[in-house]
Amino acid sequence: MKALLTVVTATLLSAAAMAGDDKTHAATFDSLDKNADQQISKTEAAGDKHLSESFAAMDVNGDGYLSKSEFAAKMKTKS
Ligand SMILES: [Ca+2]
Ligand SMILES: [Ca+2]
Repeated sequence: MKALLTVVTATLLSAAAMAGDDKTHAATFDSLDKNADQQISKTEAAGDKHLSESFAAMDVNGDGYLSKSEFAAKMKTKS
């Protein structure tokens, strides 16, 4: 009986750990850069609602693409 309780407790704990991990949905640069040209276009950004909303603010040099450093700068300020 004690063994069963241990299994149930472990299952509940791991389920809680997964539910608390809300950072995994954040897309990475490489996953967004579908054509691998090292830039995220507006079309590619459209796949991520949050990114598409902040695209203009993130595109520091205004060329219509997010470079890896522009993307990284945003990720750094996000606490
Ligand atoms: Ca691209
Ligand atoms: Ca840019």
